Amino acid sequence: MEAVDAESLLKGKRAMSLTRREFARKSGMAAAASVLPARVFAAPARRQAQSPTTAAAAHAGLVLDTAKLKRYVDPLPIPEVARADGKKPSPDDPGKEIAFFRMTMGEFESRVHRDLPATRQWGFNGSSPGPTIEARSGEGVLVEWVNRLPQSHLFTIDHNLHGAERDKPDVRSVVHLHGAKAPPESDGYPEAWFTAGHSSLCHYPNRQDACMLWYHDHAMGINRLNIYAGLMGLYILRDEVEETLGLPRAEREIPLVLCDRAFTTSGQLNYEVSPDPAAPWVPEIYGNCTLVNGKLFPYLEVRPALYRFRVLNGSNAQFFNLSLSNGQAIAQIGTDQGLLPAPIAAKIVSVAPGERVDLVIDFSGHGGEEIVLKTAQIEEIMQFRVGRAAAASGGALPAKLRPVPAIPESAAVRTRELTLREYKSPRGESMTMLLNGNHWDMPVTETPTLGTAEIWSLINLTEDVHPIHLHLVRFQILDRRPFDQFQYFKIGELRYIGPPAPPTPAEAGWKDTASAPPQMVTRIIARFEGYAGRYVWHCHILEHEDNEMMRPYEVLPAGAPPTHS
Ligand SMILES: [Cu+2]
Repeated sequence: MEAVDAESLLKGKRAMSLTRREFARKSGMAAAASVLPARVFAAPARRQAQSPTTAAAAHAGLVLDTAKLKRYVDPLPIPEVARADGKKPSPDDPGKEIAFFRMTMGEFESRVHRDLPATRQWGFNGSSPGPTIEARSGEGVLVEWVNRLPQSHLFTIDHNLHGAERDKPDVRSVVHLHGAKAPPESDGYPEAWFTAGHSSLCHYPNRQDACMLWYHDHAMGINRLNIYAGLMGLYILRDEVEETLGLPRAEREIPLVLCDRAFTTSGQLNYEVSPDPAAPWVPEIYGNCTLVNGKLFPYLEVRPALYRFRVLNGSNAQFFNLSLSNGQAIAQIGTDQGLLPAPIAAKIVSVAPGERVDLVIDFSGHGGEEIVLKTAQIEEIMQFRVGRAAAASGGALPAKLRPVPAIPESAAVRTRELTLREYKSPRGESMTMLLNGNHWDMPVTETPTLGTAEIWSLINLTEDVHPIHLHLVRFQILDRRPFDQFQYFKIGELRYIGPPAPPTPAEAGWKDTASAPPQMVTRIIARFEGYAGRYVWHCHILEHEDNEMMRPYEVLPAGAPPTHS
Protein backbone atom coordinates (compact mmCIF):
# COMPACT_ATOMS: atom_id res chain seq x y z
CA MET A 1 0.00 0.00 0.00
CA GLU A 2 1.00 3.58 -0.49
CA ALA A 3 3.09 4.56 2.51
CA VAL A 4 3.59 8.24 1.83
CA ASP A 5 1.37 10.91 0.36
CA ALA A 6 2.61 14.13 -1.13
CA GLU A 7 2.02 16.14 2.02
CA SER A 8 3.79 13.81 4.38
CA LEU A 9 6.55 13.55 1.81
CA LEU A 10 7.05 17.27 2.02
CA LYS A 11 7.33 16.98 5.78
CA GLY A 12 9.96 14.28 5.32
CA LYS A 13 13.67 14.50 5.76
CA ARG A 14 14.35 15.83 2.31
CA ALA A 15 11.56 18.38 2.45
CA MET A 16 14.03 21.23 2.44
CA SER A 17 15.64 20.36 -0.83
CA LEU A 18 12.42 19.22 -2.45
CA THR A 19 10.37 22.25 -1.57
CA ARG A 20 13.01 24.40 -3.14
CA ARG A 21 11.83 22.94 -6.41
CA GLU A 22 8.45 24.55 -5.90
CA PHE A 23 10.07 27.84 -6.70
CA ALA A 24 11.92 26.53 -9.65
CA ARG A 25 10.78 27.78 -12.97
CA LYS A 26 11.09 24.66 -14.95
CA SER A 27 11.54 24.40 -18.66
CA GLY A 28 8.75 23.53 -21.06
CA MET A 29 9.85 19.92 -20.77
CA ALA A 30 9.23 19.86 -17.06
CA ALA A 31 5.89 21.53 -17.47
CA ALA A 32 4.93 18.80 -19.89
CA ALA A 33 4.93 16.42 -16.94
CA SER A 34 1.65 18.17 -15.94
CA VAL A 35 -0.32 18.09 -12.74
CA LEU A 36 -1.89 15.21 -10.90
CA PRO A 37 -4.68 14.32 -10.92
CA ALA A 38 -6.27 16.62 -13.47
CA ARG A 39 -4.59 15.28 -16.59
CA VAL A 40 -3.80 11.84 -15.45
CA PHE A 41 -7.14 10.43 -16.57
CA ALA A 42 -6.82 11.85 -20.02
CA ALA A 43 -3.38 10.41 -20.50
CA PRO A 44 -2.69 8.47 -23.68
CA ALA A 45 -1.56 4.87 -23.51
CA ARG A 46 2.12 5.15 -24.24
CA ARG A 47 3.94 8.38 -23.76
CA GLN A 48 5.57 9.55 -26.93
CA ALA A 49 8.40 11.95 -27.36
CA GLN A 50 7.75 15.60 -27.62
CA SER A 51 8.25 17.17 -30.98
CA PRO A 52 11.92 17.42 -31.90
CA THR A 53 11.85 21.16 -31.52
CA THR A 54 10.55 21.15 -27.95
CA ALA A 55 13.84 20.20 -26.36
CA ALA A 56 15.59 22.76 -28.45
CA ALA A 57 13.18 25.53 -27.59
CA ALA A 58 14.69 26.46 -24.24
CA HIS A 59 18.06 27.00 -25.84
CA ALA A 60 16.98 28.16 -29.25
CA GLY A 61 20.03 29.10 -31.21
CA LEU A 62 22.31 26.90 -29.09
CA VAL A 63 20.86 23.53 -30.02
CA LEU A 64 21.90 22.14 -33.36
CA ASP A 65 19.10 21.78 -35.88
CA THR A 66 19.95 18.25 -36.95
CA ALA A 67 17.22 18.28 -39.59
CA LYS A 68 19.68 20.32 -41.69
CA LEU A 69 22.43 17.70 -41.52
CA LYS A 70 23.11 15.85 -44.74
CA ARG A 71 21.76 12.34 -44.50
CA TYR A 72 23.62 9.10 -45.05
CA VAL A 73 27.14 10.33 -45.63
CA ASP A 74 28.79 8.22 -42.89
CA PRO A 75 28.98 4.42 -42.90
CA LEU A 76 27.49 2.74 -39.83
CA PRO A 77 30.29 1.98 -37.37
CA ILE A 78 30.23 -1.49 -35.84
CA PRO A 79 31.60 -1.55 -32.27
CA GLU A 80 34.73 -3.65 -32.19
CA VAL A 81 34.63 -6.97 -30.37
CA ALA A 82 36.60 -6.75 -27.12
CA ARG A 83 39.77 -8.82 -27.07
CA ALA A 84 40.57 -10.59 -23.82
CA ASP A 85 43.55 -9.21 -21.93
CA GLY A 86 44.47 -12.68 -20.78
CA LYS A 87 43.10 -15.25 -18.37
CA LYS A 88 42.62 -15.34 -14.63
CA PRO A 89 41.48 -18.00 -12.18
CA SER A 90 37.68 -18.29 -11.95
CA PRO A 91 36.24 -17.12 -8.60
CA ASP A 92 33.94 -20.17 -8.82
CA ASP A 93 36.71 -22.66 -9.47
CA PRO A 94 40.26 -21.37 -8.93
CA GLY A 95 41.60 -24.40 -10.81
CA LYS A 96 40.01 -23.09 -13.98
CA GLU A 97 41.12 -20.05 -15.94
CA ILE A 98 38.59 -17.75 -17.55
CA ALA A 99 38.84 -14.81 -19.94
CA PHE A 100 39.77 -11.49 -18.42
CA PHE A 101 38.93 -8.12 -19.98
CA ARG A 102 40.10 -4.66 -18.95
CA MET A 103 37.66 -1.94 -19.95
CA THR A 104 38.80 1.61 -19.33
CA MET A 105 36.41 4.52 -19.00
CA GLY A 106 37.74 7.76 -20.34
CA GLU A 107 37.09 10.86 -22.37
CA PHE A 108 37.60 10.85 -26.12
CA GLU A 109 36.55 12.82 -29.16
CA SER A 110 34.92 11.53 -32.30
CA ARG A 111 32.85 12.88 -35.14
CA VAL A 112 29.21 11.87 -34.91
CA HIS A 113 28.69 13.21 -38.44
CA ARG A 114 30.97 14.09 -41.38
CA ASP A 115 29.98 17.76 -41.26
CA LEU A 116 30.30 18.30 -37.51
CA PRO A 117 33.42 18.98 -35.47
CA ALA A 118 34.56 16.22 -33.12
CA THR A 119 32.27 15.66 -30.12
CA ARG A 120 33.70 15.20 -26.63
CA GLN A 121 32.28 12.00 -25.15
CA TRP A 122 32.91 9.42 -22.49
CA GLY A 123 33.29 5.79 -23.39
CA PHE A 124 35.11 2.52 -22.86
CA ASN A 125 38.52 1.92 -24.43
CA GLY A 126 38.05 5.11 -26.44
CA SER A 127 34.65 4.53 -27.97
CA SER A 128 30.94 4.82 -27.33
CA PRO A 129 29.36 2.36 -27.52
CA GLY A 130 32.38 0.61 -26.04
CA PRO A 131 33.76 -2.65 -27.40
CA THR A 132 31.26 -5.52 -27.50
CA ILE A 133 32.08 -8.31 -25.07
CA GLU A 134 31.30 -11.71 -26.54
CA ALA A 135 30.77 -14.57 -24.11
CA ARG A 136 29.25 -18.04 -23.98
CA SER A 137 26.61 -19.43 -21.64
CA GLY A 138 28.23 -21.34 -18.81
CA GLU A 139 31.65 -19.81 -19.38
CA GLY A 140 32.31 -17.01 -16.95
CA VAL A 141 34.37 -13.93 -17.65
CA LEU A 142 36.11 -11.38 -15.48
CA VAL A 143 35.99 -7.70 -16.34
CA GLU A 144 38.05 -5.03 -14.66
CA TRP A 145 36.22 -1.72 -15.06
CA VAL A 146 38.81 1.02 -14.83
CA ASN A 147 37.94 4.67 -14.21
CA ARG A 148 40.21 7.12 -16.05
CA LEU A 149 37.57 9.80 -16.48
CA PRO A 150 38.61 13.46 -16.23
CA GLN A 151 38.20 15.56 -13.09
CA SER A 152 35.17 17.54 -14.19
CA HIS A 153 31.86 16.34 -15.56
CA LEU A 154 30.57 17.12 -19.05
CA PHE A 155 27.16 18.06 -17.64
CA THR A 156 25.54 19.95 -14.77
CA ILE A 157 25.08 17.92 -11.59
CA ASP A 158 21.98 18.44 -9.44
CA HIS A 159 23.28 18.29 -5.88
CA ASN A 160 19.73 18.08 -4.50
CA LEU A 161 19.43 14.52 -5.74
CA HIS A 162 20.10 11.76 -3.26
CA GLY A 163 23.58 10.37 -3.72
CA ALA A 164 24.80 13.43 -5.65
CA GLU A 165 25.24 15.82 -2.73
CA ARG A 166 28.06 18.33 -2.72
CA ASP A 167 30.24 16.11 -0.57
CA LYS A 168 30.33 13.52 -3.37
CA PRO A 169 32.89 13.75 -6.15
CA ASP A 170 31.42 15.06 -9.40
CA VAL A 171 33.03 12.34 -11.49
CA ARG A 172 32.50 8.77 -10.33
CA SER A 173 31.20 5.61 -11.92
CA VAL A 174 30.18 2.04 -11.31
CA VAL A 175 29.30 -0.38 -14.10
CA HIS A 176 26.21 -2.60 -14.16
CA LEU A 177 25.78 -5.41 -16.68
CA HIS A 178 22.09 -5.04 -17.49
CA GLY A 179 20.34 -8.40 -17.69
CA ALA A 180 23.12 -10.41 -16.08
CA LYS A 181 22.56 -13.06 -13.46
CA ALA A 182 25.60 -11.91 -11.54
CA PRO A 183 26.64 -12.21 -7.89
CA PRO A 184 25.70 -9.10 -5.88
CA GLU A 185 29.28 -7.89 -5.47
CA SER A 186 29.62 -7.84 -9.29
CA ASP A 187 26.25 -6.25 -10.02
CA GLY A 188 27.38 -2.63 -9.91
CA TYR A 189 25.48 -1.43 -6.85
CA PRO A 190 24.72 2.30 -7.34
CA GLU A 191 26.53 3.30 -4.16
CA ALA A 192 29.61 1.22 -5.00
CA TRP A 193 30.95 3.92 -7.31
CA PHE A 194 34.63 4.69 -7.63
CA THR A 195 36.63 7.65 -8.85
CA ALA A 196 39.42 8.12 -11.40
CA GLY A 197 42.46 6.01 -10.69
CA HIS A 198 40.36 3.19 -9.23
CA SER A 199 38.83 0.10 -10.70
CA SER A 200 36.45 -2.73 -9.89
CA LEU A 201 36.85 -6.39 -10.85
CA CYS A 202 33.53 -8.04 -11.70
CA HIS A 203 32.73 -11.70 -12.29
CA TYR A 204 30.01 -12.61 -14.75
CA PRO A 205 29.40 -16.38 -14.52
CA ASN A 206 27.05 -16.32 -17.58
CA ARG A 207 24.82 -19.08 -16.24
CA GLN A 208 21.92 -17.96 -18.41
CA ASP A 209 20.55 -18.36 -21.94
CA ALA A 210 21.93 -16.60 -24.98
CA CYS A 211 20.80 -12.98 -25.17
CA MET A 212 22.15 -9.49 -25.63
CA LEU A 213 23.01 -7.70 -22.41
CA TRP A 214 24.48 -4.24 -22.13
CA TYR A 215 26.90 -2.66 -19.73
CA HIS A 216 26.44 0.90 -18.56
CA ASP A 217 27.12 3.30 -15.74
CA HIS A 218 24.89 3.05 -12.66
CA ALA A 219 26.34 5.68 -10.30
CA MET A 220 23.88 7.04 -7.76
CA GLY A 221 22.35 10.39 -8.67
CA ILE A 222 24.38 10.99 -11.87
CA ASN A 223 23.66 7.86 -13.86
CA ARG A 224 21.58 9.84 -16.40
CA LEU A 225 24.54 12.14 -17.07
CA ASN A 226 27.17 9.40 -17.28
CA ILE A 227 25.13 7.37 -19.75
CA TYR A 228 24.24 10.45 -21.80
CA ALA A 229 28.00 11.14 -21.97
CA GLY A 230 28.37 7.71 -23.57
CA LEU A 231 29.22 5.17 -20.86
CA MET A 232 27.62 2.08 -22.38
CA GLY A 233 28.37 -0.95 -24.52
CA LEU A 234 27.06 -4.36 -25.55
CA TYR A 235 27.64 -7.82 -24.15
CA ILE A 236 26.50 -10.68 -26.36
CA LEU A 237 25.99 -14.06 -24.79
CA ARG A 238 25.78 -17.05 -27.12
CA ASP A 239 24.85 -20.70 -26.69
CA GLU A 240 24.43 -23.91 -28.68
CA VAL A 241 20.64 -23.77 -28.76
CA GLU A 242 20.75 -20.50 -30.64
CA GLU A 243 23.59 -21.62 -32.88
CA THR A 244 21.67 -24.62 -34.20
CA LEU A 245 19.00 -22.30 -35.62
CA GLY A 246 21.11 -21.01 -38.48
CA LEU A 247 20.35 -17.34 -37.77
CA PRO A 248 22.34 -14.75 -39.73
CA ARG A 249 25.87 -14.43 -38.35
CA ALA A 250 29.10 -12.54 -38.86
CA GLU A 251 28.68 -9.65 -41.35
CA ARG A 252 24.93 -10.29 -41.41
CA GLU A 253 24.53 -9.91 -37.63
CA ILE A 254 24.62 -6.20 -36.83
CA PRO A 255 24.33 -4.53 -33.42
CA LEU A 256 22.40 -1.26 -33.37
CA VAL A 257 22.76 0.90 -30.26
CA LEU A 258 20.14 3.65 -30.53
CA CYS A 259 20.37 6.76 -28.33
CA ASP A 260 18.48 9.97 -28.85
CA ARG A 261 20.64 13.02 -28.33
CA ALA A 262 20.76 16.78 -28.75
CA PHE A 263 23.90 18.68 -29.75
CA THR A 264 25.01 22.26 -29.45
CA THR A 265 25.72 24.22 -32.59
CA SER A 266 29.41 23.52 -31.95
CA GLY A 267 28.71 19.80 -32.13
CA GLN A 268 28.92 19.04 -28.42
CA LEU A 269 26.45 16.92 -26.47
CA ASN A 270 23.66 19.06 -25.01
CA TYR A 271 22.00 17.86 -21.82
CA GLU A 272 19.05 20.12 -21.10
CA VAL A 273 18.71 21.54 -17.58
CA SER A 274 15.91 23.44 -15.90
CA PRO A 275 16.25 27.23 -15.89
CA ASP A 276 16.79 27.15 -12.11
CA PRO A 277 20.51 26.73 -11.40
CA ALA A 278 19.64 25.58 -7.87
CA ALA A 279 17.57 22.67 -9.22
CA PRO A 280 18.84 21.68 -12.68
CA TRP A 281 17.13 18.24 -12.80
CA VAL A 282 14.48 17.80 -15.49
CA PRO A 283 11.94 14.95 -15.40
CA GLU A 284 12.86 13.57 -18.84
CA ILE A 285 15.35 14.39 -21.55
CA TYR A 286 14.60 14.02 -25.26
CA GLY A 287 16.92 14.70 -28.17
CA ASN A 288 16.14 15.76 -31.71
CA CYS A 289 18.24 13.07 -33.40
CA THR A 290 19.34 9.49 -32.86
CA LEU A 291 22.88 8.18 -32.62
CA VAL A 292 23.25 4.73 -34.15
CA ASN A 293 26.46 3.12 -32.85
CA GLY A 294 27.71 6.66 -32.29
CA LYS A 295 26.82 8.20 -35.69
CA LEU A 296 23.99 10.40 -36.90
CA PHE A 297 22.12 9.25 -40.00
CA PRO A 298 24.58 6.51 -40.97
CA TYR A 299 24.14 4.11 -43.89
CA LEU A 300 24.82 0.39 -44.06
CA GLU A 301 25.48 -1.52 -47.26
CA VAL A 302 23.70 -4.84 -47.18
CA ARG A 303 23.19 -7.71 -49.60
CA PRO A 304 19.75 -8.94 -50.67
CA ALA A 305 19.57 -11.47 -47.84
CA LEU A 306 18.41 -11.95 -44.25
CA TYR A 307 20.10 -9.74 -41.67
CA ARG A 308 19.90 -9.97 -37.91
CA PHE A 309 19.88 -6.69 -35.99
CA ARG A 310 20.57 -6.71 -32.24
CA VAL A 311 18.90 -3.50 -31.15
CA LEU A 312 19.37 -1.70 -27.83
CA ASN A 313 17.45 1.39 -26.81
CA GLY A 314 20.15 3.19 -24.82
CA SER A 315 18.20 6.46 -24.61
CA ASN A 316 17.58 8.20 -21.31
CA ALA A 317 13.82 8.53 -21.81
CA GLN A 318 12.91 8.03 -25.46
CA PHE A 319 10.64 5.17 -26.56
CA PHE A 320 11.21 4.08 -30.16
CA ASN A 321 8.62 2.72 -32.55
CA LEU A 322 10.77 1.36 -35.36
CA SER A 323 9.59 0.83 -38.93
CA LEU A 324 10.96 0.63 -42.47
CA SER A 325 10.32 3.30 -45.12
CA ASN A 326 9.11 0.78 -47.71
CA GLY A 327 6.49 -0.56 -45.30
CA GLN A 328 7.90 -4.06 -45.22
CA ALA A 329 7.46 -6.16 -42.11
CA ILE A 330 10.24 -6.70 -39.61
CA ALA A 331 10.57 -10.09 -37.93
CA GLN A 332 11.15 -9.94 -34.20
CA ILE A 333 12.89 -13.05 -32.93
CA GLY A 334 13.88 -12.08 -29.41
CA THR A 335 13.37 -9.88 -26.39
CA ASP A 336 15.61 -8.62 -23.59
CA GLN A 337 16.54 -12.05 -22.33
CA GLY A 338 16.71 -14.12 -25.48
CA LEU A 339 14.74 -15.76 -28.23
CA LEU A 340 10.96 -15.78 -28.56
CA PRO A 341 9.21 -19.13 -29.11
CA ALA A 342 8.65 -18.15 -32.77
CA PRO A 343 9.32 -15.13 -35.00
CA ILE A 344 6.70 -12.38 -35.04
CA ALA A 345 6.17 -10.18 -38.08
CA ALA A 346 5.34 -6.55 -37.38
CA LYS A 347 5.42 -3.26 -39.26
CA ILE A 348 6.23 -1.38 -36.08
CA VAL A 349 8.56 -2.63 -33.36
CA SER A 350 8.46 -0.86 -29.98
CA VAL A 351 11.47 -0.66 -27.73
CA ALA A 352 11.52 1.18 -24.40
CA PRO A 353 14.62 2.65 -22.72
CA GLY A 354 16.80 -0.22 -21.48
CA GLU A 355 15.02 -2.84 -23.60
CA ARG A 356 16.53 -4.89 -26.41
CA VAL A 357 14.83 -6.34 -29.46
CA ASP A 358 16.32 -8.99 -31.72
CA LEU A 359 15.17 -8.33 -35.27
CA VAL A 360 15.54 -9.96 -38.68
CA ILE A 361 15.03 -7.96 -41.87
CA ASP A 362 14.79 -9.72 -45.20
CA PHE A 363 16.44 -7.63 -47.91
CA SER A 364 16.10 -10.33 -50.57
CA GLY A 365 14.05 -9.08 -53.47
CA HIS A 366 15.09 -5.50 -52.63
CA GLY A 367 18.35 -5.36 -54.58
CA GLY A 368 19.20 -1.80 -55.59
CA GLU A 369 16.78 -0.21 -53.08
CA GLU A 370 17.50 2.29 -50.35
CA ILE A 371 15.43 1.55 -47.27
CA VAL A 372 15.29 3.87 -44.28
CA LEU A 373 14.88 2.77 -40.69
CA LYS A 374 12.52 5.25 -39.08
CA THR A 375 10.93 6.00 -35.77
CA ALA A 376 7.46 7.34 -35.39
CA GLN A 377 8.83 10.26 -33.40
CA ILE A 378 12.08 11.43 -34.94
CA GLU A 379 11.60 10.00 -38.35
CA GLU A 380 14.76 8.94 -40.14
CA ILE A 381 17.47 7.09 -38.21
CA MET A 382 19.61 5.26 -40.76
CA GLN A 383 19.63 3.89 -44.29
CA PHE A 384 20.12 0.40 -45.69
CA ARG A 385 21.62 0.32 -49.21
CA VAL A 386 20.74 -3.01 -50.66
CA GLY A 387 23.30 -4.28 -53.17
CA ARG A 388 22.41 -6.30 -56.23
CA ALA A 389 24.72 -9.25 -55.71
CA ALA A 390 22.85 -12.11 -54.06
CA ALA A 391 24.25 -13.53 -50.87
CA ALA A 392 25.92 -16.92 -51.17
CA SER A 393 23.24 -18.23 -48.84
CA GLY A 394 20.37 -15.90 -48.11
CA GLY A 395 19.17 -18.12 -45.32
CA ALA A 396 15.65 -18.66 -44.03
CA LEU A 397 14.16 -17.96 -40.67
CA PRO A 398 13.15 -21.07 -38.70
CA ALA A 399 9.45 -21.32 -37.83
CA LYS A 400 10.28 -22.15 -34.22
CA LEU A 401 13.02 -20.61 -32.13
CA ARG A 402 13.26 -21.43 -28.43
CA PRO A 403 10.47 -22.51 -26.08
CA VAL A 404 9.59 -20.04 -23.33
CA PRO A 405 7.85 -22.13 -20.68
CA ALA A 406 5.35 -20.00 -18.76
CA ILE A 407 5.91 -19.62 -15.03
CA PRO A 408 2.47 -20.57 -13.67
CA GLU A 409 0.88 -18.04 -11.35
CA SER A 410 0.43 -20.88 -8.88
CA ALA A 411 4.23 -21.04 -8.57
CA ALA A 412 4.29 -17.63 -6.87
CA VAL A 413 4.67 -17.75 -3.10
CA ARG A 414 3.74 -14.11 -2.79
CA THR A 415 2.23 -11.15 -4.65
CA ARG A 416 3.56 -7.68 -3.94
CA GLU A 417 1.51 -4.61 -4.80
CA LEU A 418 3.94 -1.82 -5.62
CA THR A 419 2.94 1.68 -6.63
CA LEU A 420 4.68 3.93 -9.13
CA ARG A 421 3.96 7.48 -8.15
CA GLU A 422 5.07 10.97 -9.04
CA TYR A 423 5.04 13.79 -6.49
CA LYS A 424 4.51 17.35 -7.65
CA SER A 425 4.73 20.77 -6.15
CA PRO A 426 1.55 22.86 -5.81
CA ARG A 427 2.64 24.47 -9.08
CA GLY A 428 2.57 21.11 -10.78
CA GLU A 429 6.30 20.76 -11.10
CA SER A 430 7.65 17.26 -10.85
CA MET A 431 9.68 16.85 -7.66
CA THR A 432 10.36 13.18 -7.37
CA MET A 433 9.04 9.74 -8.25
CA LEU A 434 8.87 6.89 -5.79
CA LEU A 435 8.47 3.13 -5.92
CA ASN A 436 5.82 2.10 -3.39
CA GLY A 437 6.17 5.43 -1.63
CA ASN A 438 9.69 4.73 -0.47
CA HIS A 439 12.86 6.70 -0.91
CA TRP A 440 16.09 4.94 -1.87
CA ASP A 441 17.53 5.01 1.63
CA MET A 442 14.48 3.72 3.50
CA PRO A 443 14.68 0.14 4.82
CA VAL A 444 14.54 -2.63 2.23
CA THR A 445 10.96 -3.83 1.74
CA GLU A 446 11.18 -6.30 -1.16
CA THR A 447 12.81 -9.44 0.18
CA PRO A 448 12.12 -12.49 -1.99
CA THR A 449 13.65 -15.79 -0.93
CA LEU A 450 16.22 -17.40 -3.19
CA GLY A 451 14.64 -20.03 -5.41
CA THR A 452 11.05 -18.81 -5.00
CA ALA A 453 8.75 -17.13 -7.50
CA GLU A 454 6.85 -13.92 -6.83
CA ILE A 455 4.31 -11.79 -8.67
CA TRP A 456 4.98 -8.07 -8.61
CA SER A 457 1.91 -5.94 -9.38
CA LEU A 458 3.10 -2.56 -10.57
CA ILE A 459 0.33 -0.04 -9.89
CA ASN A 460 1.05 2.98 -12.05
CA LEU A 461 -0.47 6.12 -10.51
CA THR A 462 1.40 8.50 -12.84
CA GLU A 463 0.72 9.69 -16.38
CA ASP A 464 3.94 8.22 -17.76
CA VAL A 465 4.90 4.81 -19.03
CA HIS A 466 7.70 3.57 -16.78
CA PRO A 467 10.01 0.84 -18.09
CA ILE A 468 10.68 -1.09 -14.87
CA HIS A 469 13.88 -3.12 -14.63
CA LEU A 470 14.75 -5.73 -12.03
CA HIS A 471 18.39 -6.66 -11.61
CA LEU A 472 19.47 -10.33 -11.34
CA VAL A 473 16.30 -11.97 -12.67
CA ARG A 474 14.50 -12.59 -15.91
CA PHE A 475 10.72 -12.42 -15.70
CA GLN A 476 7.54 -12.81 -17.69
CA ILE A 477 4.75 -10.28 -18.08
CA LEU A 478 1.48 -11.83 -16.89
CA ASP A 479 -0.96 -9.08 -17.86
CA ARG A 480 -1.95 -5.44 -17.71
CA ARG A 481 -5.28 -4.31 -16.31
CA PRO A 482 -6.91 -0.87 -16.06
CA PHE A 483 -8.02 0.23 -12.60
CA ASP A 484 -9.96 3.10 -11.08
CA GLN A 485 -7.30 5.59 -10.14
CA PHE A 486 -9.71 7.97 -8.32
CA GLN A 487 -10.79 5.12 -6.10
CA TYR A 488 -7.22 4.20 -5.42
CA PHE A 489 -6.26 7.73 -4.42
CA LYS A 490 -9.42 8.05 -2.32
CA ILE A 491 -9.41 4.86 -0.30
CA GLY A 492 -6.31 3.01 -1.42
CA GLU A 493 -8.33 0.20 -2.92
CA LEU A 494 -7.66 -1.51 -6.24
CA ARG A 495 -10.85 -1.60 -8.29
CA TYR A 496 -10.39 -2.92 -11.80
CA ILE A 497 -12.40 -1.30 -14.57
CA GLY A 498 -11.58 -3.63 -17.43
CA PRO A 499 -10.37 -7.11 -18.20
CA PRO A 500 -6.67 -8.01 -17.99
CA ALA A 501 -4.80 -7.91 -21.29
CA PRO A 502 -2.03 -10.41 -21.94
CA PRO A 503 1.40 -9.13 -23.03
CA THR A 504 1.77 -8.44 -26.74
CA PRO A 505 3.33 -11.35 -28.68
CA ALA A 506 6.51 -9.25 -28.94
CA GLU A 507 6.73 -9.18 -25.13
CA ALA A 508 5.73 -12.80 -24.56
CA GLY A 509 9.28 -13.94 -23.89
CA TRP A 510 11.85 -13.55 -21.16
CA LYS A 511 12.15 -9.94 -20.09
CA ASP A 512 14.23 -7.92 -17.67
CA THR A 513 12.56 -4.57 -18.35
CA ALA A 514 8.82 -4.09 -18.80
CA SER A 515 6.73 -1.07 -19.61
CA ALA A 516 4.16 -0.22 -16.96
CA PRO A 517 1.59 2.06 -18.63
CA PRO A 518 -0.40 4.70 -16.72
CA GLN A 519 -3.66 3.75 -15.00
CA MET A 520 -2.79 0.10 -15.34
CA VAL A 521 -1.63 -2.63 -13.04
CA THR A 522 1.18 -4.46 -14.81
CA ARG A 523 1.84 -7.88 -13.31
CA ILE A 524 5.15 -9.65 -13.76
CA ILE A 525 6.29 -13.00 -12.41
CA ALA A 526 9.89 -13.90 -11.62
CA ARG A 527 11.85 -16.70 -10.06
CA PHE A 528 14.54 -15.21 -7.86
CA GLU A 529 17.34 -17.56 -8.81
CA GLY A 530 21.09 -17.33 -8.81
CA TYR A 531 22.34 -15.48 -5.77
CA ALA A 532 21.20 -14.17 -2.43
CA GLY A 533 22.11 -10.60 -1.64
CA ARG A 534 21.41 -6.96 -2.35
CA TYR A 535 20.22 -5.85 -5.78
CA VAL A 536 18.10 -3.00 -7.11
CA TRP A 537 14.94 -2.46 -9.14
CA HIS A 538 14.16 0.80 -10.84
CA CYS A 539 12.58 2.76 -13.64
CA HIS A 540 14.82 2.86 -16.72
CA ILE A 541 13.89 6.43 -17.57
CA LEU A 542 17.20 7.65 -16.25
CA GLU A 543 15.93 10.99 -14.99
CA HIS A 544 13.36 9.11 -12.88
CA GLU A 545 15.92 6.60 -11.68
CA ASP A 546 18.26 9.38 -10.56
CA ASN A 547 15.45 11.07 -8.63
CA GLU A 548 14.42 8.25 -6.28
CA MET A 549 12.62 5.92 -8.69
CA MET A 550 15.00 3.17 -7.65
CA ARG A 551 14.92 0.85 -4.66
CA PRO A 552 17.21 -1.77 -3.21
CA TYR A 553 15.82 -5.26 -2.89
CA GLU A 554 17.30 -8.21 -1.06
CA VAL A 555 17.22 -11.84 -2.09
CA LEU A 556 17.21 -13.80 1.17
CA PRO A 557 19.03 -17.12 1.34
CA ALA A 558 16.76 -20.16 1.15
CA GLY A 559 15.72 -21.21 4.62
CA ALA A 560 16.04 -17.69 6.03
CA PRO A 561 13.23 -16.73 8.42
CA PRO A 562 10.43 -14.83 6.67
CA THR A 563 10.40 -11.06 7.10
CA HIS A 564 7.33 -8.96 7.80
CA SER A 565 7.98 -6.65 4.85
CU1 LIG B 1 9.86 6.23 -14.69
